[in-house]
Amino acid sequence: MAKEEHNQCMAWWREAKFGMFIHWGLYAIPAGMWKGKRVPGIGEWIMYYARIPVEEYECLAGRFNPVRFNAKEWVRVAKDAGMKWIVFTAKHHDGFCMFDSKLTDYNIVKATPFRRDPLKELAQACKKENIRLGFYYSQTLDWHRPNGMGNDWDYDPNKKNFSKYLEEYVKPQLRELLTGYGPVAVLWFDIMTPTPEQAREVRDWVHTLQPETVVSGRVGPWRERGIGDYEEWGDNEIPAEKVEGDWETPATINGTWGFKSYDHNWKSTGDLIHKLVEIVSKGGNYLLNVGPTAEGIIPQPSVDRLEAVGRWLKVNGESIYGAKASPLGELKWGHCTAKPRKLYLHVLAWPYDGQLEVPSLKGNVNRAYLLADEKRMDLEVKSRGNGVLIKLPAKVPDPIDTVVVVETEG
Ligand code: FHN
Repeated sequence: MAKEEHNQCMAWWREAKFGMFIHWGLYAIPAGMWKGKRVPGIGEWIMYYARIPVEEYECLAGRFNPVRFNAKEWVRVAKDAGMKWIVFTAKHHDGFCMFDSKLTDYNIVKATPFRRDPLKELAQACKKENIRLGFYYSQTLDWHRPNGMGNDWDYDPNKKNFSKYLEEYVKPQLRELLTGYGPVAVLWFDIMTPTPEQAREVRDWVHTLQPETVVSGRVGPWRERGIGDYEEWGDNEIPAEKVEGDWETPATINGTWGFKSYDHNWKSTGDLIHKLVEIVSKGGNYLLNVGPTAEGIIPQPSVDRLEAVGRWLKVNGESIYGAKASPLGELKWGHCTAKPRKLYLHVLAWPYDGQLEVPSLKGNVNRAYLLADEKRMDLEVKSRGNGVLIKLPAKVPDPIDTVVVVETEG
């Protein structure tokens, strides 16, 4: 794709910064328990960790009836959290299709009592609320298909024909996803396609069907960068320093992606906001996951935290959406995000003497004020060495993150 075209397709993504990841599938039924025992590890990997035979795992489909699923409600939660797009697991490694596929009956419409297609419902709800919708698709691992990768307890790995699976299953299913649900914002491939040639083929296939769909970095083989439209950082991983180019951190709100009944390791609201700010200050996007239950409910602790993040973004969103990486070095009190002629200083640790020291800004500051201050009253700015000192109010306005706006010369 030509550079200009690529930039056009990436424009919304670069602006959006904060998205919702949803891992939802049959694994929400066992929710981390198999035959009365806890299975360690992330919930959506239960089939693999417990080496559950295909025949046994398949039976979960007959029990999947998430009657409380309400696409409008999920989209509302994402929107109120200030998230701009959703990535939903159309097919995870267990191979179960959460959409009505003609390629297999092992799908939510044909194999469950539920018989509804959540992708259709999400696509409608997202369209109405102006939230973009993308699909996660496990292109390499498929523990259900004999020729998909990863299942060596039911199938002999030496007899797998991956190219056949790619040609006769993955590509036709991608066609279904890219022709049946309206505009697809992102195709979120995961865990490397085996060869760079195959990865490029998959990427080009997507772009032929929907030229504007953004393809995730994990379409490429391990460490093979530049095949997807942006780089995918490791799970829950935030780089130590600013990173050039388009990149994203996919992350969990607790310790799992797919629902686990006993994972209560919820990150605090403050932690989530700090991670969002840190990622944006280093130039990335934050894709934050929720794992709905088998009934179709986003767990309340997730909703509570997302609502709180949304309240913070209502006040401070200007410092996040469309913001770029910090031009300043390390800041001992927090992070910085940037827009043309504006710096947003995210003060996470309020200075004990009320003096915020900002290095490398000497002679370059027009004014400073608190983003949350509707009157935008000037804060006193003095030079100090190479930088400036900004006088802050004695009382911390927002102990999680108070944003100071600095208007600069250039
Ligand atoms: O194996 C998956 C995992 O289940 C989950 O989907 C995450 C999300 O980034 N990706 C893989 C591991 O990197």
